[in-house]
Amino acid sequence: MNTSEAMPLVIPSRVDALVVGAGFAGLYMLHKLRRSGLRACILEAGDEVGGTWNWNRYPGARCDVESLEYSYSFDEDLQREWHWTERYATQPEILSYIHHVCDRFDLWPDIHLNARVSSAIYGDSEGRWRIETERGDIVFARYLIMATGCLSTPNVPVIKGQQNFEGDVYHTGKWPKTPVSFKGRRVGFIGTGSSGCQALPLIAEEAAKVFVFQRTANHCIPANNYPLSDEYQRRVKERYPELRAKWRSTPIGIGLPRGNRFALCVSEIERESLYQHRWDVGGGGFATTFEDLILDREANETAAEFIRKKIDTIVHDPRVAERLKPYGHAMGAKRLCLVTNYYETFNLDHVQLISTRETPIEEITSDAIRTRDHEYKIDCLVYATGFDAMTGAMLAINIQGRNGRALREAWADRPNTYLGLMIAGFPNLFTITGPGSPSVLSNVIVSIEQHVEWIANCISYLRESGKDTIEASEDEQAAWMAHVDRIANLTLYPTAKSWYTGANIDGKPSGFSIYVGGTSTYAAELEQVVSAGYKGFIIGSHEPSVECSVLAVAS
Ligand code: NA7
Repeated sequence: MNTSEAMPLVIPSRVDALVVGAGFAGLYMLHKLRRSGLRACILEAGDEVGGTWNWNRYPGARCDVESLEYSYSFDEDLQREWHWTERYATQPEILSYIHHVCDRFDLWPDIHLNARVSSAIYGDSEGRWRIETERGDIVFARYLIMATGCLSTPNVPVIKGQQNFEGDVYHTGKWPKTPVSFKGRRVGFIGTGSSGCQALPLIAEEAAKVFVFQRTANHCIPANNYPLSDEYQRRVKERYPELRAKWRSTPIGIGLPRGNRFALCVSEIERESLYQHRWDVGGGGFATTFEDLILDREANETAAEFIRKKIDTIVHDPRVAERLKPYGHAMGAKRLCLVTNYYETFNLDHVQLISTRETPIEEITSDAIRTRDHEYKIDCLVYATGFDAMTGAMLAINIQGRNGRALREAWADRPNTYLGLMIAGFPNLFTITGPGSPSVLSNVIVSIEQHVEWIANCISYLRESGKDTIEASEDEQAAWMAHVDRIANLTLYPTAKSWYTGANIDGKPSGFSIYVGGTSTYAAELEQVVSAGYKGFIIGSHEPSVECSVLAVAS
């Protein structure tokens, strides 16, 4: 189907539920809400569905979770009929899958593109959200569901003179739809996180010269991507329900091979051989070779050292190899990069690595990047500098809850939520994979499905009980965030400066707000809350509101 044929022309002025964002989360949410009999629609800022998979069209963009897992599980026919071609799906393939989902469930009529939400204000008297877009559409909705994604606000660092640069400028997180050719061009390339490590080898294949500006060397593991055979897919699909359940029960909702021993409790020979095996297999399983790698610094160091030695064997110039070696943060505390030919790219004569820690960028001029000791002449500039993650998209919208309280104020110190699903003082506002939930430290599709189903069930529960308002209690929210912190502090995650902690953005309050207690433990928490009559939520029928626990006891 051609999307434009089925797209609606006019945004309804009143709906039961409004979803912001047409990525994996928003699309499934829309489907569930419609199935529950609600009038619902999506407002999407982009001119295309797909969220992250629409914006990140840079060369080499792929998912770092295997395709047979990084896909919806809610519909048996859907998961059987779709054919994935590679172990790690490319951006175009994932976008085709998303289109297929929109066709299959006839979602197009309720998706409004080019409709960036600028404000969402809760009306205390009428108990509805008034949502406004940048172009002036206004929608009133009882329920507002933010499916705005954890990595959707690109981060462009402020660098002196950057506005004077006269060549083309690209950001990996907002890549043009039309193909970009780097043939014969001199490229300035800033950033070596997951996106940078995926894009660089392909850009370097074409370009005449690439200057790579690295601030922090990362831990990179071979993806070992390969085509998926029909036979393998058939076997997985035959057992899909059982496998999905098994994957969901793992700590991060992904069926990675998991070692059940501690790194320092095996001999060095055995340890190296296990790391070598995981390195050869490729993928995120390297980080789970031993049970304690993300818990114990000394254990973690054995894996980091293995990677550093690998860099020595791949990169010919020892000075370049040394610069590429990650020191100072634990392996996995910043997201592991799954790569193809990344380290090998630095053996090419026309690729030069510059450490911005040794020689910081001082200025961008009309045709160059200037550091303290050199001017690098370039024709175009690629920022692979990541995102204002976790909170950027929500805080870009003027959200005001009860009594006009701004979300920016409520989250001034940190993004407080109850269960990553709701925010005290913001009635009927739900967040899908919000801070305080497993979100980006899980198979995010598993986490999306958990949240979408929980929210849809919650709204149905309200309607069946003759209620129409739900809100997190301040106390339960504070207790939940303390719980999130307690678990996080048992791990090495909070010890790194990363987008997980917000430390990648100047001036952003830094703190780790991801629930790392495991996706199945988290699912159990959600179920318990429901069984206890939505414990920790305040449920009401507009006014007056009644403590849910009181309701539960009374009934
Ligand atoms: P990341 O992982 O945040 O990587 C951004 C990179 O850009 C990282 O190497 C940063 O260095 C670097 N950066 C940021 N600002 C600067 C400045 N001012 N100067 C030099 N270098 C800078 O974003 P990605 O897009 O790669 O990946 C995000 C996630 O998307 C990824 O994990 C997948 O889940 C999908 P730093 O490490 O902060 O020192």
